[in-house]
Amino acid sequence: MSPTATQENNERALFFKSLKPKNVEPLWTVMSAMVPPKPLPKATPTVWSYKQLRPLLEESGRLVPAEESERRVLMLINPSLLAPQTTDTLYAGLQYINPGEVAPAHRHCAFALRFIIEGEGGYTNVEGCKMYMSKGDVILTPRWEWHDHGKDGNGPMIWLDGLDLPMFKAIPVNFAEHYESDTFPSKLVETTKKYQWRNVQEQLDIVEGTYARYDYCDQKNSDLPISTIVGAQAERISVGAESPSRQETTSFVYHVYGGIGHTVLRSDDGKEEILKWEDNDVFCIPSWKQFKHVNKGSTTAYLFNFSDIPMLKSLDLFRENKDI
Ligand code: 1HN
Repeated sequence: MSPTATQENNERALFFKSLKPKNVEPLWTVMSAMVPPKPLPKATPTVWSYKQLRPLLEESGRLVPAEESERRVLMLINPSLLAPQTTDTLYAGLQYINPGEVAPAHRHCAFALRFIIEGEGGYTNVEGCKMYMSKGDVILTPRWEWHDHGKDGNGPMIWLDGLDLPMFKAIPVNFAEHYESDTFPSKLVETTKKYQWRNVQEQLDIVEGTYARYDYCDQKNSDLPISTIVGAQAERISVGAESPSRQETTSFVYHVYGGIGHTVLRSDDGKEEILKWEDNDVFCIPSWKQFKHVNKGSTTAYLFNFSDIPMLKSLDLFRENKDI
């Protein structure tokens, strides 16, 4: 190296060193990582096996008193991320409640939905509406609405919680308030916050063909999604059939209402990854993965998903590859 080149390098090194103390950093060394040629989610496609998690939930129900846990939940945390991330943008957990227990009333800025997996006699009170829950029902807990859960009858109740918690890492404005007593005064009344599975399945089953998709929407205004960040869909796949392929900027958390099958993820270089699933499993699909579901069982497969589609669409960040 010529003396001038060495001198230049030394000068550069000194220049770089001088930046940090002034709270500045060069953009040009990191720019390509900030504007990559395709979305780069950090989440890894993952399956949470219900068969494996059910005994752990039961253990939590035996070992952890309701009074000690505001919510008895096993969080489904992505192996490539930290709690509360199931995907880069979404949180999912499995909640377990025993007969006679109460999950006390609170409200928070985060939005929540629940998809009921098993049990009868469980209910959620949302802002004065008492809703009994059955397998497959979806219950919404809109932002800042009081909610508590309870359980009548025999046996536990288990459901999937879906929240937009990871978004509050970037926008740290989530906070909560606890109600003065365990339960918020509630009545069994007509409500638009519950979606009965039998109505959703009926909508899926009237569609002709081997695949159908149902979009959950606001039941007071069907032009609106269920929340500003989180959306939800249900899908039907007939025996031996597969879903259309999708590749979107969307993050998905899937739940298997019923059926046996797998999801094929295809990367740009043609490599395939298979996520096998069966009844009640949960799995996630990070942003920009190309994927399709295949029914490998002997009964119709029904899948539920929640996603960040409403947020992406309202921020004009929703993109899809239509050439697949
Ligand atoms: C929450 O309020 C519930 O109400 C469940 O059942 C899970 C995870 C984080 C923050 C609030 C519920 C939650 C949650």
